[in-house]
Amino acid sequence: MAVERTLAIVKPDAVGRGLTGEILNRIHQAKFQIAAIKSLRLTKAEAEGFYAVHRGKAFFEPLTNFMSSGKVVVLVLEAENAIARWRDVMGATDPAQAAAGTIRRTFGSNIQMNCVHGSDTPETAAFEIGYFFSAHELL
Ligand code: FUP
Repeated sequence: MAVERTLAIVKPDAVGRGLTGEILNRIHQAKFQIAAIKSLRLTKAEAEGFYAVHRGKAFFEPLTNFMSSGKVVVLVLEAENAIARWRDVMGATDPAQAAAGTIRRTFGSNIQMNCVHGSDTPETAAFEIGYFFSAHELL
């Protein structure tokens, strides 16, 4: 199994509730290497660009408002099978449907305020990592 990179975000709900440390701890417990990390606040336009695949859906406007409502922590996680493994640690999109013990089940409020993001395919991961990090930040 090849070493992969995935893009993770600690979303504004989790940062605002002081959950960043708890989520970083889970990242370490799950044996991911942090290849890059930064804290920033997305503009509305940047949130729209990040979630461009969802443009036109009913939740696009509230989602991009939420994602630009406060600071996020953005990380590149590295591990074998990192994309699928991080999605397992996060749990399903809707916290109510997520497996017990996952981040979203434990901390998520609803399908929008679900604490964390993770890329879903290698192609998406490449786009999303490049959206936030330049080459010299990824060495
Ligand atoms: P995920 O890959 O699990 O983050 O889920 P999606 O790519 O399907 O959705 C991206 C984000 O849109 C979710 F994290 C939360 C938001 N969303 C909603 O607010 N309502 C929905 O019905 C679906 C997704």
